[in-house]
Amino acid sequence: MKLLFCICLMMGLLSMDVNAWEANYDEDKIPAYELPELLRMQDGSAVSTPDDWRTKRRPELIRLFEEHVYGRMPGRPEGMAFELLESDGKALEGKATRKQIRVRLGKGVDGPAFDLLLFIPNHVKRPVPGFLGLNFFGNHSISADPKILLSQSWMRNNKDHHTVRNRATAASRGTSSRRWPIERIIERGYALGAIYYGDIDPDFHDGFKNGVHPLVDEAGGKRSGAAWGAICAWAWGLSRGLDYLETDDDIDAARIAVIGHSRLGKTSLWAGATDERFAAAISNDSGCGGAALSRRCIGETVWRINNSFPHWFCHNFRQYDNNESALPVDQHQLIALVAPRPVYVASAEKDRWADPKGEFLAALHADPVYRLLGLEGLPATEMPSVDQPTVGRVGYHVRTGGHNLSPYDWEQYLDFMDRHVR
Ligand code: GTR
Repeated sequence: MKLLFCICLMMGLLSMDVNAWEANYDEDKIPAYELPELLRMQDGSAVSTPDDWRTKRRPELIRLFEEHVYGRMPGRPEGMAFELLESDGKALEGKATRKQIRVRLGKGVDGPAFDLLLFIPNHVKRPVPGFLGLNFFGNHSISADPKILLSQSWMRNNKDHHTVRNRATAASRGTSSRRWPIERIIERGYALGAIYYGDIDPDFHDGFKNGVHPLVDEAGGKRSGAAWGAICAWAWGLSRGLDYLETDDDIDAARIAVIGHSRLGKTSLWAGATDERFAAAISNDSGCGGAALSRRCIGETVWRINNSFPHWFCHNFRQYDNNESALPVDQHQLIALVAPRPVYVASAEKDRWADPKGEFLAALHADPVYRLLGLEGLPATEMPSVDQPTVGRVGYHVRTGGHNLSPYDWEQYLDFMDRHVR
């Protein structure tokens, strides 16, 4: 009885009240930490050649992120099929070709599927390079174009987006268009592919039953500690989008950058790390579990994110709640997994929850891999001032303002693409 009481007391002390918790924003209160070494194997041996990186350390790091953070990434499903739902060569006042493709992921027409919306510039020679990204409110939210199919999937409700299942209404057409400057992207000669993340996996915790989970999860609802979470499922969906792009003659699938904002920025980094077909990866304000170093424990922490969003990461990640120093990886290594391909990390000055400095430091500490591979990494040693991008093969900026994907961010990404991908 006494033992039971002690255990209960300890559990009470160990668990923390989410509501009583306050984020730390004080640099002086960051615990002393040591980052896991990028260029050293788990067994202590050094990683000193490009070949060591490619054949030993890179696969080891992918495995560690799978086992401890995002969960295991399945392969391409059998029975995947693409159905062109509609296309129009004179979209956006004749400047673009619009296509909408249903990507069926298996198990026939009743199995999980998502819609890929594609805008392709008409004024440039095809095949064209482009961006592929997930959005939060349906493909119809990124442009007021009335021909975009209205999403029929679960829709996030901003007031209570963890549980409420909404349906999209026509009033939501174009409501996120400020985040997606399609005309500008087209004018600069790039295609844009968009997928609604809720088609792939609705963003609330239902015990991993809906979305694409039934396709690959073990029968009977049994999941291992390294079974994939929602971020991994969304990233997997991006790879399936790229599978389609590889079949489209208008698109240069070898020159597609994966892009995402916030939780979808975490997702674009994991997609860029795991799928080497992506020509570049762009992380916009991705924060904890994205570009920010977990060990800094500033703003959102591992414990906080696992409690707020129990479905995002694999179960094993919970071992690191308030225990970041035990993590065998940190997020600089995730950014490094994009090497030798270009990677861009962006922060916003007021987005302290996402820890702009931690995002910068992670980009900085990814640099040694680029140098090892004989490439320019991040041309900085100190965090740049606001609105002063520092851009090599690794790019970074912190922009004025708050958590958002803004036209300023897009201008930097378009320049980055011109420089490295076009
Ligand atoms: C916040 C979350 C962040 C970030 C953001 C978003 O609530 O704490 O990690 O991902 O949501 O995706 O908008």
